[in-house]
Amino acid sequence: MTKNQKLIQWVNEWKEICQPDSVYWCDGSEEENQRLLDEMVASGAAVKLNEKLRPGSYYFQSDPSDVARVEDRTFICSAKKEDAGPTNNWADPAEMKAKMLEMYKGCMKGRTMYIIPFSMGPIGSNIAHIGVEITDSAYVVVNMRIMTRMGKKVLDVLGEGDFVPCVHSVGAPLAPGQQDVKWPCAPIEKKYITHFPETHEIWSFGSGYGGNALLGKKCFALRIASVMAKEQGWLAEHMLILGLTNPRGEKKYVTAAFPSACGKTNLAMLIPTIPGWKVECVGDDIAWMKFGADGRLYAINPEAGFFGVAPFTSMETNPNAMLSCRANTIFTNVGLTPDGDVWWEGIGTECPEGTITWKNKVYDPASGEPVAHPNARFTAPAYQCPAIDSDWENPAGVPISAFLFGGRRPSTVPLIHEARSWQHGVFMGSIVGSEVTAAAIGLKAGVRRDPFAMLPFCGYHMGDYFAHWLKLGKAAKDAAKLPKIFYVNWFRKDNGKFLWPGYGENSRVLAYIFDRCNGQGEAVETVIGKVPAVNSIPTEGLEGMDTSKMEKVLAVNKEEWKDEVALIEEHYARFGNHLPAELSEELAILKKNLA
Ligand code: GTP
Ligand code: SPV
Ligand code: MN
Repeated sequence: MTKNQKLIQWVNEWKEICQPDSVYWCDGSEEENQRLLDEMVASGAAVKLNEKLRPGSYYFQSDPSDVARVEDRTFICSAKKEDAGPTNNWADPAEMKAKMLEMYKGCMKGRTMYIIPFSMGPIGSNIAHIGVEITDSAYVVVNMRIMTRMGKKVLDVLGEGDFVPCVHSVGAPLAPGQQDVKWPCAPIEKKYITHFPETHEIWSFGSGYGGNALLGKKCFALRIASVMAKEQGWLAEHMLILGLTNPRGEKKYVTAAFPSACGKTNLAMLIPTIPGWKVECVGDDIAWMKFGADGRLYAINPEAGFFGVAPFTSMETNPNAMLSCRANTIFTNVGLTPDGDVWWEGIGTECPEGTITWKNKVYDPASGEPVAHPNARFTAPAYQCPAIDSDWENPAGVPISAFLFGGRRPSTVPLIHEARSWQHGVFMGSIVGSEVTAAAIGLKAGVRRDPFAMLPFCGYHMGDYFAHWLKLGKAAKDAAKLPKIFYVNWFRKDNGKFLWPGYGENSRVLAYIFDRCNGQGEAVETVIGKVPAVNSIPTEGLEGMDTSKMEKVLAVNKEEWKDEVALIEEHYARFGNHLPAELSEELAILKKNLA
């Protein structure tokens, strides 16, 4: 399949270590995909869904110990501990490799070793990069086929070139004659998701779920890519990308960084409630960005599919996501209905009697246990999204006019505010915080700081990452062409209820952002930045929204922000002398404004 000596040698090395029964090079073909799916159905790992209701789609239940990313088992193994920074788990690369090699020894016995060549980004784009994942999970192969461009066509482009080597095993070898389980994985204390930033390598062991196992996603496209981006002067971000067209037919692209399970997929596929506006989706999770010859930042979506949160996705909240997963989709940890379709909380219909839960029990409403795991996901091809942007696979990327930051903040943070400058915008990104969600296991409830929504995904010292953002702004040929920066919060509450309706109604905020990028829209200076004048967010047709409620949504309360400053100081203290002086300066300005 390949003449790439580094690749051939690397595969041979890992074959020796893992001792699989056989090695299989994935070509990415339809036949190969169907064969793997059929094998998983035959073994009981998968259920084929009703061909009439959900064509070409399959259902999986994971092991209850393997349902989300495992942040406390995730490591950045830089040569120096300091380079991983205070927000990452660190381990010495040599020690980690020695320990993991022991675990990898014979770990694929009784299994097939699959070799998956994949491209993150349109094949051949100068923003794209190639990786190769070794895995002993057919589930990973069929997911990677949706999430990335995968197979022979990637090897052809790779030629003798370089790639990011990604090693994955579920860590569950089979003895001769041993019956396999439905979802093989290793116990939590044997799970390791490790990254070697200096050598751009990824080693993952013991988990088969999501970002732990589909190594192109968080491991490569964020943790390793953030390191490459710093080395090479570009950006690898946890951001959706959307195209926004106004009633006059003018189009702008914006990206938005929200922490996991805080609304990226929803915003990326939003259907505007305001007449004449259109939103089209380029990506829902990750953006890679480089400056173009014209001095603007261009973004590609390195992925080819959506690995979206299922619960509370409905024709009401996100019809484009529902239509994206109408066929050819892999569902993991949702409910299985008696007629062979899927169901989850918030799907918008009654749960059919006899539905099987993600724990493989008949649903019993009295049990208090949900049908779907809160981090249940669908894996769907991006091209199936009715709102996919015509330029989503443009190798040159799309030009970005605005960056949005946000998270779940029940108080303090207004619906939207705008940065006074790039430096102020970097400050905003650095202080992003959010209420904890179900996308990762074992986190304490409450608001956690998640700078740039990259806390679990930055492959190096977060303070140096802030410095990289500042440097990039200074390196811009024309500062006027840099994206404008905004901070949004759809989740502000009053008496326990969301003040803002969210979802499609967020188009009202996008319209305001569009106008601001055109030098229009009215903004008022406040202590934290520019906030819209109360009547500049259109509210016609918004039920229950009046001026006094809008004032609450947009309010900047000095006392709340004084409390926030104390929390920001605590947060900043973690970065020590890696905290850029520019950010201390911004914090000082905020404090002065509040005095
Ligand atoms: P990851 O895939 O984990 O990175 O998540 P994501 O950022 O793509 O989040 P997603 O769009 O899947 O949304 C997660 C949850 O937030 C879902 O339960 C949504 O229903 C909810 N949500 C999304 N947008 C809004 C909004 O505007 N308002 C409110 N109240 N909830 C929202
Ligand atoms: C996230 O947690 O931000 C996700 C899901 O997008 S996973 O791919 O599992 O990281
Ligand atoms: Mn994500």
